[in-house]
Amino acid sequence: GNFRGCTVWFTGFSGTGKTTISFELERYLVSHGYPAYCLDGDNIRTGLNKDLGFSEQEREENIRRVAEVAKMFADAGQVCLCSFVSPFRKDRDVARRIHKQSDLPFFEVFVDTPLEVCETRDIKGLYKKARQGMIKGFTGIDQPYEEPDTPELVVKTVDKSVEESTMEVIGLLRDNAIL
Ligand code: GGZ
Repeated sequence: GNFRGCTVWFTGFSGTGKTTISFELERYLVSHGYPAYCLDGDNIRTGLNKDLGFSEQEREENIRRVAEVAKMFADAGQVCLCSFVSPFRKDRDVARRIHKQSDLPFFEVFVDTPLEVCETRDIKGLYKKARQGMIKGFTGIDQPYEEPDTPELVVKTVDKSVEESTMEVIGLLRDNAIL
Protein backbone atom coordinates (compact mmCIF):
# COMPACT_ATOMS: atom_id res chain seq x y z
CA GLY A 1 0.00 0.00 0.00
CA ASN A 2 1.01 3.62 0.33
CA PHE A 3 1.56 3.50 4.07
CA ARG A 4 4.25 5.89 5.28
CA GLY A 5 6.01 6.15 8.58
CA CYS A 6 5.73 9.16 10.84
CA THR A 7 6.51 10.33 14.35
CA VAL A 8 3.96 11.16 17.00
CA TRP A 9 5.60 13.27 19.69
CA PHE A 10 3.87 13.31 23.09
CA THR A 11 4.82 16.14 25.44
CA GLY A 12 3.59 17.00 28.92
CA PHE A 13 4.42 16.77 32.61
CA SER A 14 5.60 13.56 34.27
CA GLY A 15 2.51 11.52 35.10
CA THR A 16 0.19 12.89 32.41
CA GLY A 17 -0.28 9.49 30.80
CA LYS A 18 1.95 10.00 27.76
CA THR A 19 3.53 6.56 27.95
CA THR A 20 0.24 4.85 28.82
CA ILE A 21 -1.48 6.36 25.78
CA SER A 22 1.46 5.60 23.50
CA PHE A 23 1.54 1.93 24.58
CA GLU A 24 -2.21 1.62 23.96
CA LEU A 25 -1.72 3.28 20.59
CA GLU A 26 1.13 0.90 19.72
CA ARG A 27 -1.08 -2.06 20.64
CA TYR A 28 -3.93 -0.70 18.50
CA LEU A 29 -1.74 0.05 15.48
CA VAL A 30 0.14 -3.25 15.50
CA SER A 31 -3.10 -5.23 15.87
CA HIS A 32 -4.45 -3.37 12.83
CA GLY A 33 -1.38 -4.17 10.75
CA TYR A 34 0.53 -0.90 11.14
CA PRO A 35 4.11 -1.16 12.36
CA ALA A 36 4.60 1.00 15.46
CA TYR A 37 7.21 1.37 18.14
CA CYS A 38 7.39 3.37 21.40
CA LEU A 39 10.35 5.36 22.62
CA ASP A 40 10.27 6.84 26.13
CA GLY A 41 12.46 7.63 29.09
CA ASP A 42 12.28 4.03 30.26
CA ASN A 43 13.92 2.55 27.16
CA ILE A 44 16.03 5.56 26.13
CA ARG A 45 17.42 6.91 29.40
CA THR A 46 18.50 3.41 30.51
CA GLY A 47 20.50 2.82 27.34
CA LEU A 48 21.29 5.24 24.53
CA ASN A 49 21.02 8.29 26.80
CA LYS A 50 22.15 6.91 30.12
CA ASP A 51 24.88 9.54 30.22
CA LEU A 52 22.28 12.32 30.41
CA GLY A 53 20.54 13.93 33.40
CA PHE A 54 17.82 16.55 33.62
CA SER A 55 19.55 19.92 33.32
CA GLU A 56 18.28 22.16 30.53
CA GLN A 57 21.33 21.28 28.38
CA GLU A 58 21.01 17.54 29.01
CA ARG A 59 17.29 17.57 28.18
CA GLU A 60 18.13 19.38 24.96
CA GLU A 61 20.63 16.67 24.03
CA ASN A 62 18.20 13.93 25.12
CA ILE A 63 15.51 15.30 22.78
CA ARG A 64 17.95 15.84 19.91
CA ARG A 65 19.19 12.25 20.02
CA VAL A 66 15.69 10.84 20.40
CA ALA A 67 14.51 12.92 17.43
CA GLU A 68 17.34 11.55 15.27
CA VAL A 69 16.41 7.98 16.24
CA ALA A 70 12.69 8.65 15.70
CA LYS A 71 13.46 10.03 12.26
CA MET A 72 15.12 6.75 11.32
CA PHE A 73 12.18 4.70 12.61
CA ALA A 74 9.77 6.89 10.64
CA ASP A 75 11.98 6.67 7.56
CA ALA A 76 11.92 2.88 7.94
CA GLY A 77 8.13 3.00 7.75
CA GLN A 78 7.22 2.80 11.42
CA VAL A 79 4.81 4.93 13.39
CA CYS A 80 7.31 6.05 16.00
CA LEU A 81 5.63 7.05 19.26
CA CYS A 82 7.84 9.29 21.40
CA SER A 83 6.83 10.09 24.99
CA PHE A 84 9.12 12.64 26.58
CA VAL A 85 8.41 15.47 28.99
CA SER A 86 10.29 17.64 26.46
CA PRO A 87 9.49 20.81 28.41
CA PHE A 88 11.27 23.27 26.15
CA ARG A 89 9.61 24.59 22.99
CA LYS A 90 12.90 25.07 21.17
CA ASP A 91 13.86 21.42 21.70
CA ARG A 92 10.51 20.17 20.37
CA ASP A 93 10.97 22.50 17.40
CA VAL A 94 14.37 20.88 16.74
CA ALA A 95 12.68 17.46 16.76
CA ARG A 96 10.11 18.76 14.28
CA ARG A 97 12.78 20.30 12.05
CA ILE A 98 14.82 17.08 11.99
CA HIS A 99 11.75 15.30 10.59
CA LYS A 100 10.70 18.02 8.18
CA GLN A 101 14.19 18.16 6.66
CA SER A 102 13.68 14.53 5.65
CA ASP A 103 10.09 15.15 4.57
CA LEU A 104 8.70 12.93 7.32
CA PRO A 105 5.38 13.71 8.99
CA PHE A 106 5.68 14.90 12.59
CA PHE A 107 2.73 15.32 14.95
CA GLU A 108 3.13 17.09 18.27
CA VAL A 109 0.55 15.94 20.81
CA PHE A 110 0.22 17.95 24.00
CA VAL A 111 -1.02 15.68 26.77
CA ASP A 112 -2.69 18.38 28.80
CA THR A 113 -3.15 17.01 32.29
CA PRO A 114 -3.00 19.70 34.99
CA LEU A 115 0.07 19.59 37.22
CA GLU A 116 -2.15 19.20 40.32
CA VAL A 117 -3.63 16.03 38.85
CA CYS A 118 -0.18 14.61 37.97
CA GLU A 119 1.05 15.46 41.43
CA THR A 120 -1.98 13.84 43.08
CA ARG A 121 -1.51 10.65 41.03
CA ASP A 122 2.26 10.65 41.75
CA ILE A 123 2.58 7.11 40.37
CA LYS A 124 6.34 6.92 40.98
CA GLY A 125 6.49 9.14 44.09
CA LEU A 126 8.73 11.59 42.22
CA TYR A 127 6.64 14.72 42.93
CA LYS A 128 6.84 14.05 46.65
CA LYS A 129 10.62 13.74 46.39
CA ALA A 130 10.80 16.90 44.29
CA ARG A 131 8.71 18.81 46.87
CA GLN A 132 11.04 17.57 49.59
CA GLY A 133 14.01 18.78 47.57
CA MET A 134 15.37 15.26 47.11
CA ILE A 135 15.09 15.68 43.31
CA LYS A 136 16.28 18.97 41.86
CA GLY A 137 15.15 20.45 38.56
CA PHE A 138 11.84 18.61 38.43
CA THR A 139 9.52 19.82 35.68
CA GLY A 140 6.62 21.81 37.11
CA ILE A 141 8.21 22.09 40.56
CA ASP A 142 11.52 23.90 40.10
CA GLN A 143 11.95 23.78 36.33
CA PRO A 144 9.52 25.23 33.79
CA TYR A 145 7.24 23.53 31.29
CA GLU A 146 6.57 25.51 28.13
CA GLU A 147 3.18 24.59 26.68
CA PRO A 148 3.05 24.07 22.90
CA ASP A 149 1.56 27.06 21.03
CA THR A 150 0.37 25.12 18.00
CA PRO A 151 0.41 21.37 18.65
CA GLU A 152 -1.30 19.16 16.08
CA LEU A 153 -3.46 17.80 18.91
CA VAL A 154 -4.27 18.51 22.56
CA VAL A 155 -5.44 15.53 24.61
CA LYS A 156 -7.09 16.30 27.91
CA THR A 157 -6.98 13.15 30.00
CA VAL A 158 -9.09 14.16 33.00
CA ASP A 159 -12.37 12.20 33.12
CA LYS A 160 -11.37 10.28 30.02
CA SER A 161 -10.35 6.64 29.58
CA VAL A 162 -7.00 5.62 28.07
CA GLU A 163 -8.97 4.18 25.13
CA GLU A 164 -10.77 7.49 24.52
CA SER A 165 -7.50 9.46 24.60
CA THR A 166 -5.92 6.91 22.26
CA MET A 167 -8.80 7.19 19.79
CA GLU A 168 -8.24 10.95 19.59
CA VAL A 169 -4.70 10.29 18.37
CA ILE A 170 -5.98 7.65 15.94
CA GLY A 171 -8.34 10.33 14.63
CA LEU A 172 -5.41 12.67 14.08
CA LEU A 173 -3.55 9.99 12.09
CA ARG A 174 -6.68 9.27 10.00
CA ASP A 175 -7.28 12.98 9.33
CA ASN A 176 -3.71 13.22 8.05
CA ALA A 177 -4.03 10.14 5.85
CA ILE A 178 -1.40 8.18 7.77
CA LEU A 179 -3.95 5.42 8.46
C1 GGZ B 1 11.20 15.52 35.09
C2 GGZ B 1 12.07 13.49 35.77
C3 GGZ B 1 13.07 14.15 36.46
C4 GGZ B 1 13.10 15.56 36.45
C5 GGZ B 1 13.39 12.02 36.72
N1 GGZ B 1 12.15 16.21 35.75
O1 GGZ B 1 7.02 10.02 35.04
P1 GGZ B 1 8.33 9.58 34.53
O2 GGZ B 1 9.47 9.90 35.55
O3 GGZ B 1 8.48 8.22 34.02
O4 GGZ B 1 8.74 10.62 33.45
C6 GGZ B 1 9.78 11.51 33.86
C7 GGZ B 1 11.02 11.16 33.12
C8 GGZ B 1 11.45 12.36 32.27
O5 GGZ B 1 12.38 11.98 31.31
P2 GGZ B 1 12.32 12.57 29.85
O6 GGZ B 1 13.42 11.94 29.09
O7 GGZ B 1 10.95 12.44 29.33
O8 GGZ B 1 12.61 14.13 30.13
S1 GGZ B 1 13.01 15.24 29.05
O9 GGZ B 1 12.14 15.05 27.88
O10 GGZ B 1 12.74 16.53 29.69
O11 GGZ B 1 14.41 15.09 28.72
C9 GGZ B 1 10.07 11.15 35.32
C10 GGZ B 1 11.56 11.02 35.39
O12 GGZ B 1 12.03 10.84 34.04
N2 GGZ B 1 12.29 12.16 35.94
N3 GGZ B 1 13.90 13.22 37.05
N4 GGZ B 1 14.03 16.24 37.11
N5 GGZ B 1 11.12 14.17 35.09
